[in-house]
Amino acid sequence: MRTQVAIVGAGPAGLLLSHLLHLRGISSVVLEARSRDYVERRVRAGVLEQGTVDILNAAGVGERMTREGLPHHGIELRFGGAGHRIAFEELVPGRAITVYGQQEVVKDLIAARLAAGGEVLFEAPAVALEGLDTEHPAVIFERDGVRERLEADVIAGCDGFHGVSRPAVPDGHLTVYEREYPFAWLGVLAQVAPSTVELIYARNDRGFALHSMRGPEISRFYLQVPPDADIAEWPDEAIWAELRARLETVPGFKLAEGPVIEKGITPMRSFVVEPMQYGRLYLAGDAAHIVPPTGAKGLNLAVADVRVLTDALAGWYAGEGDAALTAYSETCLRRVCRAQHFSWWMTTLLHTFDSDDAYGRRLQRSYLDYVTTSTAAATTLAENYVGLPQV
Ligand code: RFL
Ligand code: PHB
Repeated sequence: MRTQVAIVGAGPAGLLLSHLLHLRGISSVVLEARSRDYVERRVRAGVLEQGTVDILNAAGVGERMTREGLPHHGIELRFGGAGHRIAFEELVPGRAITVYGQQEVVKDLIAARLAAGGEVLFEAPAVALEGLDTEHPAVIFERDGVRERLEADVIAGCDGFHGVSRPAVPDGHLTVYEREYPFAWLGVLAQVAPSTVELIYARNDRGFALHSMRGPEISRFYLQVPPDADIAEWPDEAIWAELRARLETVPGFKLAEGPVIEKGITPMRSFVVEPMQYGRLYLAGDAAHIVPPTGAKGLNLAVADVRVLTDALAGWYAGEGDAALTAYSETCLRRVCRAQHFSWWMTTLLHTFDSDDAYGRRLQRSYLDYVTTSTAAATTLAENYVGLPQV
């Protein structure tokens, strides 16, 4: 098999890249290890930056998002027995976020690719990348137990943190920057109307909690838990009790409960490689970088990466040279590293660290007070949260 761009991974990065390339007349084949049903059901992110919404709309895949997505103009930081609103309309006028599930974005992108005759091969895991430092790179993949070869001009590694693309780069070419956090997140999807209109980020001595949502009848919650927590230790009743303890901390707030549809535990990690490229391999999204979800940035970074990569590839195929492709990593890493800092900062601000002494906790409280009383500090949070302009 041969195509122009071989894309490994049908997450948001790989699917959107394939679609954006198609709009520029460039062919691609997407190889995905899992089934279509699996990737469409995988519950993950929920917050889309304005810039992400704009890119999806401009690419013609925003129709259902516009209908079903929930525009939000603020978030609440809850601590010290009170809620404090970060008001986007005042701090960053004209910019907002949209709450719309990642799996809905994935469903919309798969539908658009298939409707346009795009090739997305499910249950076709890439097992090796070859010839990355030549002009004829190839992906070896498996389909129905048979090994096949996909040749291309370039390979886009969009296969997430645990994929094969990043490890295919020979030793010594990538610098890794990373940090692990001494806790994980327990995520819960529940069949119940949200108890809040806007997202609540709650700092509590028992640990962080987040109240998000997916629609009028579906709520999404996260709890800070120990890094080695086992989901078997968290029966639904224990989850609700902990959510009540961490969220029912302001007068009059009562948490509505309902059946748990899905629950799981995610480790918290910051990770970035530099450069995001080796020879004819370009890494995008979680394959190149991950952030703790407290800043809601991972999906948005994946979208920003593939937008930059599309422009660079389109210029290259149009005979404009390889300057934009050469600059791909540097261009992306400016945004990625800002988001790395923001995500680390939000995580540090809102979680409970066992290693913190009374002094550390007092400083954390002081910073929370500052962010919620100083317009300058609140604007810093708001402009990063809604997303800095796309380059
Ligand atoms: P993905 O989504 O992991 O997709 C990678 C795809 O590659 C496939 N794959 C392979 N395919 C072929 N051959 C192989 N050898 C392969 N190995 C892997 C995988 O099956 C998969 O389909 O990466 P992508 O596209 O870069 O997208 C990144 C986002 O998924 C991720 O950054 C976000 O989900 C992060 N994130 C959030 N981001 C936000 O912007 N806002 C949020 O509110 C937000 N909340 C979250 C999150 C991530 C979370 N978890 C579970 C990590 C909340 C959580 C709990
Ligand atoms: C979500 O709704 O899944 C969500 C919202 C905000 C975050 C992380 C996840 O910071």
